[in-house]
Amino acid sequence: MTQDEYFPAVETVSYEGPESDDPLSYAYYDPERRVGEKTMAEHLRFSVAFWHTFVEEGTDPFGAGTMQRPWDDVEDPMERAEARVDAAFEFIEKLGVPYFCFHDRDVAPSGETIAESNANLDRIVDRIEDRMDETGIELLWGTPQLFYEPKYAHGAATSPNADVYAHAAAQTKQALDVTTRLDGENFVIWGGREGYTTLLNTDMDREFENLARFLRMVADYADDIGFDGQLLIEPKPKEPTKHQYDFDAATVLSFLRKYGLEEDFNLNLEGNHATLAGHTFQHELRYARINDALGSIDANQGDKLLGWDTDQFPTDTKTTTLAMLEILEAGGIAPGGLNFDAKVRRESFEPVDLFYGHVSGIDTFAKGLLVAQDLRESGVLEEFVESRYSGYEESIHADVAAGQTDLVALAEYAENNGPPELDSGRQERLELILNRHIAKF
Ligand code: XLS
Ligand code: NI
Ligand code: NI
Repeated sequence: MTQDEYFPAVETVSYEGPESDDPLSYAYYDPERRVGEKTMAEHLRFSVAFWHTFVEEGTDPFGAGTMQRPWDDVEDPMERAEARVDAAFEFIEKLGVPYFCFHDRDVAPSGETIAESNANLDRIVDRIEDRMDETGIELLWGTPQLFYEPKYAHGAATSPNADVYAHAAAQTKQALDVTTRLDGENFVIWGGREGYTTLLNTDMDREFENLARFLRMVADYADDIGFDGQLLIEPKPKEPTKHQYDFDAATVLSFLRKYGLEEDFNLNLEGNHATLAGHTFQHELRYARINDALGSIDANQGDKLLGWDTDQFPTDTKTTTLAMLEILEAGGIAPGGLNFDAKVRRESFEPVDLFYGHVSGIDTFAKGLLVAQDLRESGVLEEFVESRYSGYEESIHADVAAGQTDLVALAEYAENNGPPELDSGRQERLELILNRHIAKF
């Protein structure tokens, strides 16, 4: 079933190869193509973000909305929500992507009371369920939107107001219920206002304790209702608060470990959030991978000249190659996926621009996958890194790795042997090799 209501000018986007000059085709993403052990579709598990793609109006602090969105030309908020669902499934089906992600409040408007909000969400989820059945498109993750409404001004699970905390719990419970109903493979918590603007009014210690208890309740409730997906925390260092508690991968992992939550939650890592934290995306993915916490990815990129979350579609092959190297090394991203938490610029206001953005991001990651697999098969990075540390395999140094030596023994060794002979780090050679591999495709 391909509907043709909202994007009549676009047919199904399909693979045509790098030689094609049709920008509404894939140059690299060929879902059934085998790359190593899996198909491209299995490696990449792409997802469309409901909020940016179907809800975003294109406002900024200086200007009104710019987006032309035919599905929004409906007065009644619930009918508009239904039209958005229809537009979403037409779009995702034409794009040929297997997954989508949503916040509770993007898909359905909030009501006057919790009961009304829940009823709105249930009604829209009925429609989503029908469309999922018709198209075979699946839910990568659902998430509660705990940052938009004024009641969350001071935070949700870190609010100083205990009633707000209860509202956040009610909303999260319902979001997890509908995610379970739709067979979501993951459930994400992004602490949109879990942080502070000034410590003068903030009991940081209590806010951490409350957040940890909240997450414990989420994990327990997930068990109670039989949600068998992955629970994820999405780090971000700042925006909207000055200092977000879930700063980066390392900060979140140390928090989870302090409160005994590390078995319950993994990480959903976003490209733009990494750069806001002063890291590369690869750094965040590596940190999560070596700590067995790599859960899923929000595939976007920032603008290094701007200090906020610009949520642009990924266009940088070097970054996606290095990201895919981490994913391949981790043995894959499933049950997570690559969710385009990305939006078109407000100057790109036509519906077709949504296709260009996604095709660009999809191809940039598909090419990154091909280059990363090729690099791994060449063994060039692996061999270099292995030999760089090979001194730890020999003589007393092997005892360091085995935890069987001490400062006295090492001091004696150092005194009895000549000065260390260093080898070149060869960064330039490795960068040159990386670029040559990128140029091959
Ligand atoms: C905002 C976050 C958000 C999460 C889901 O910066 O990226 O979109 O992914 O709440
Ligand atoms: Ni995100
Ligand atoms: Ni973001």
